[in-house]
Amino acid sequence: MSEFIFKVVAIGDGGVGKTSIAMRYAYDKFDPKYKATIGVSYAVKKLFHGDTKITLSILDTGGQEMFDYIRPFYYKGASGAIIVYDITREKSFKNLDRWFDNLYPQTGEIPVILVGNKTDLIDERVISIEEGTDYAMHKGVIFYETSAKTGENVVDVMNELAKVIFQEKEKVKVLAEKPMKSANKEKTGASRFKKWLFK
Ligand code: G3D
Ligand code: MG
Repeated sequence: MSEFIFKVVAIGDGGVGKTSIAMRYAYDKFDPKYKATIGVSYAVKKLFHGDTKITLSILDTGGQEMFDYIRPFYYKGASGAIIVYDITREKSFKNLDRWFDNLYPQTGEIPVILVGNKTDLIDERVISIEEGTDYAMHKGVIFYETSAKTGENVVDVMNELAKVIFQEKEKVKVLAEKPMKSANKEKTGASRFKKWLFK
């Protein structure tokens, strides 16, 4: 059985629910009294994709402006990301471009899922599903809406991210193995040729 550990970062404005999503996913609980994350917090979850064991290590970055200068260190080595906004707070949606612009220069084009959180606050919604979907399509990323409070879609989002990261890595592996395979073939061919020579 193969085993992978993927580092995943949760980014987006402060207060959108990054810590709550990570805690709901890893420990299936929602605590309304999380203190604003100072610096970084970790959540770890193990899952299976077929017979492959995947450990997701979720880094939940502070999100506060004052941490801009240390944020690049958190991004280093990230295999995937969720970029989260709050469907009840327009500013967190307007700031998404900034989060995308922050991420890619540090990580390259890693798999990203856009997450509109807090769907349980039905009456406070200001960003529609259509707006979220359009933005995600424009960025070429997958889109989900979640509620860390009720747990809606949280497991689905994170499992999907793990799956996409795994599939991307497999693609890279297949591409990397191809030249080796042809090199092996050549070698086999050469040794056959040698055998034939000394027969
Ligand atoms: P952050 O890590 O992105 O900064 P937090 O966000 O996870 O700390 O959440 C910020 C606030 O939003 C918290 O409330 C938290 O309880 C709340 N929250 C997070 N996710 C949801 C959700 O899905 N639904 C609702 N209704 N609230 C959510 P406080 O009161 O501590 O500010
Ligand atoms: Mg937090």
